[in-house]
Amino acid sequence: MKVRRYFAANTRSALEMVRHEEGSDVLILSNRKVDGGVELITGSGEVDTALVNRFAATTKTAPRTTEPKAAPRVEAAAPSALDEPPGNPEGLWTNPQTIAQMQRELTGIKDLLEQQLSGFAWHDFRARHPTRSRVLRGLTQLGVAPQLGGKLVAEIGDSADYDAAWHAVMCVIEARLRVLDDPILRRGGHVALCGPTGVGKTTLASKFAARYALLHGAEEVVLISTDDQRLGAHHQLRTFGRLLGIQVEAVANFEVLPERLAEVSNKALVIIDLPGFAPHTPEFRESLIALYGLPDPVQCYLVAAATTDYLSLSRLVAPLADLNLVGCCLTKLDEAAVLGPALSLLLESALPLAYITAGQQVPDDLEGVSKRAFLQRVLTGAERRTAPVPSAILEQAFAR
Ligand SMILES: Nc1nc2c(ncn2[C@@H]2O[C@H](COP(=O)(O)OP(=O)(O)OP(=O)(O)O)[C@@H](O)[C@H]2O)c(=O)[nH]1
Ligand SMILES: [Mg+2]
Repeated sequence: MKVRRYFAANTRSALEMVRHEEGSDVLILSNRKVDGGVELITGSGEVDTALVNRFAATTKTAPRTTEPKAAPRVEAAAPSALDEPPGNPEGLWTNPQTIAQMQRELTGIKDLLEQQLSGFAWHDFRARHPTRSRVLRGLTQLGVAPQLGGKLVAEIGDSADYDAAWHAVMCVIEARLRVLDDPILRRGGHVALCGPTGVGKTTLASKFAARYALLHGAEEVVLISTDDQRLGAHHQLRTFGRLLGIQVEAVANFEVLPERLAEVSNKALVIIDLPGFAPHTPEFRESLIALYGLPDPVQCYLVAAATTDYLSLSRLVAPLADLNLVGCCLTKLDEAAVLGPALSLLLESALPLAYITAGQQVPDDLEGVSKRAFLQRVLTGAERRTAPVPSAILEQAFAR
């Protein structure tokens, strides 16, 4: 639709001008008194119903100063009060709803473009580096995050030999992976276990306590339960302590913790079992900050379940990045189909892996880690997972 503006001393003259210029096949979109006369906005040509409706919606509230007068065979005016300069009908786009709609559409177009670009990049990469793209596919099959996989294969050279390329990428992973050599059972100290709910913190604390008691004597160990969130949490540890002759203390809040720690300062290993909190909640962070404020240094370990998906794992470490966690203990390896998500967490966060558990039995199911043994476990996932990885996942390796 072509939109034009007419100005005349009065409505009659303005309508005469319209008829003279555009004939009778024209729509009067608005008329209003302006300084020195009357202004008419007309539309001719194909009617854009959406545009006219939007005029109507945006202008309903503004009162008209002059009623439209129909010239012979000039069609009745649509509701109107377009206050934008008529030379700029696009002034419609200053409407907040229109802007929001445009933003949504632009974001959609941007997403689509990015998706297409990463698709092109993946297909180009596959054509130019067939072996490396196979390695990337293999890593993704293990559950390694595609973007991390892309970075890892970028570090290996081109080779026609798939086995050599796979070996090369494993060397890159091995060099990046950090592990700790049995720090808690060998050195003791004040240790706190933090992590989301249900990952196995209390079970792990019991395993450490029982193992340490077996190695160095039950009188050398104290378990402190700070979990007042869950009904019976203290009771669970007390029963366990009674069975093994290990001292168990329960504290209702973090304020009394320094006092309790001072009382047990002669013990070789003090394990603080923290309540489970969702990692993005302030409680999670505050509980750790409270520990860092203690007079005796506490070594905090993140406990994460290997069954957790990659996105949830990465959400775990982000809020803790500045809190100097000593390392990570991975639980539930026995239940995880693939270990790639946990491996991705370790490589991306640079948190050293300290212990793994693959079962519920106290104290048996607890292992120290060596890089080789852990990577071997990661690789056994490849045998379990046979379904091909869809291209859409591999394309994520090239997303910006
Ligand atoms: N399969 C398997 N189960 C485990 C492992 N470690 C812990 N569990 C089980 O996971 C469940 C939760 O363990 P808890 O130790 O209570 O977990 P938590 O992190 O203390 O839980 P909250 O205190 O509620 O946050 C229990 O049934 C444990 O037996 C493991 O390595 N493998
Ligand atoms: Mg617990």
